[in-house]
Amino acid sequence: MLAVHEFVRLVPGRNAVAAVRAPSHPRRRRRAQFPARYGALALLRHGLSGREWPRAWPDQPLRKRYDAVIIGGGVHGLAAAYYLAVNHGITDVAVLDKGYIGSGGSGRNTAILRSNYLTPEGVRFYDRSMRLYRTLAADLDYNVMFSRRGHLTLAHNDSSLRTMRWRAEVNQMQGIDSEVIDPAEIKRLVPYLDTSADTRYPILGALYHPPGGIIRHDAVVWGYARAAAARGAHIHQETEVTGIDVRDGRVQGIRTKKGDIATPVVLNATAGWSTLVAAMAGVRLPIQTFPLQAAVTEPVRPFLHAVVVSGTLHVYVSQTDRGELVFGASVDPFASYSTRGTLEFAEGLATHVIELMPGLSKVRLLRQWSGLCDMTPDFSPIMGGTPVEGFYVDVGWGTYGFKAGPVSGEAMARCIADGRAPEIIEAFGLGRFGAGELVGEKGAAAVGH
Ligand code: PYC
Repeated sequence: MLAVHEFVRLVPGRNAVAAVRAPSHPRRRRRAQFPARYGALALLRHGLSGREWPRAWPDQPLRKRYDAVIIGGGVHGLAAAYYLAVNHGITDVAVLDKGYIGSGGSGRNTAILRSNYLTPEGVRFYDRSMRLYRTLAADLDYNVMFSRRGHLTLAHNDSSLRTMRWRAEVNQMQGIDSEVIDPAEIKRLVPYLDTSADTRYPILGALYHPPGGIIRHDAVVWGYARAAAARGAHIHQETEVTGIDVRDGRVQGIRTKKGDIATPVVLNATAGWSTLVAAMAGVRLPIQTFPLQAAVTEPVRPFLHAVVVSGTLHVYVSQTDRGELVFGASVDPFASYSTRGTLEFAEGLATHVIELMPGLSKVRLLRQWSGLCDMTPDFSPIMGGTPVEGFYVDVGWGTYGFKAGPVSGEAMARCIADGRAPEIIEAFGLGRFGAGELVGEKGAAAVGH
């Protein structure tokens, strides 16, 4: 097994994809073949006729060979399949998921979008994702319910206020709308917040990021799946990968519970299981996996327009269009693959939420859940090639993977097509850990960890 320190920089071009250079099928941009469209007229026609909608994408037989196989049917894997087809004409692609699509991190996050990061590399990267998200409904011909809300990261002490100012400077240098605001302005934006001075952690200011917002996360997954499938990608659910065959330092194929597939290209786009999948190819990743819990309340009348985050209180909250309050916290304190909710989390969450917004004391929790977060040492992802030719990774997404889905899919598709990491993800290569060139984003993670 190759350890991270055994290589420092991938040689550009070494990971080029033979299959993509000499595809088994002619490379051409396929027109989208949607089984149905969901415009106003189609909705009306279907409503009146009472007919069944056709399935949004067909089940396909598992082929014995694909030009590329993507492991992980979440937003990252499906977006990669979509951009491979749309931007590079590579359509002989399978996306495999051991469960159903979106059943991992993509269906378990709190759907917050923002780009107010701390490093120039991070800000540029997440800003590209925000831009793609803004036009995604039109691009995919699917309503993903993007809702621009404004995003507030509260500072409860001098050191976090200093970090907010630092982030605001970096953000503005990159052209991102982001500034530090005072408690009076915070109160104007979120009247229900307790901004008084006599709380346990008084609010001293906030980083305000007007473009931030929320989106319907499962719609994003379905939209990418439908659009990728309409251009030829095969989506295989309940198809667990059990092995990756590597010979002479090159990927040869993969084994699944439903049969073997020959392929020269494998993209590991899993969250939670990324180290286990990478180990199948003999690649070690500097990642530890922790559960992250979240919860949703019963619906209440709309009162909270902005997304509010408090690192000190380990909590973030937004209100959906249906009126539910969606809450999250920091990751559980122990590495684990458990996806169970705990009473301890619900109690801690309630305490902190009521400190922030005392008026919520009577609102009832509806349900809670947990997802798996692959944490890297610097709180940035790991993207690009690996020491195994043809084996690519898009992993290490910690608590920030969903917002990066579109840009990651776009960048990984380019990486696979060109055989080298595009500029926008160069800083996130696996080799940075050996080279000591970390991209420290801990200060911009949503909540204290
Ligand atoms: O990074 O914005 C974020 C985030 C929100 C919830 C978890 N992470």
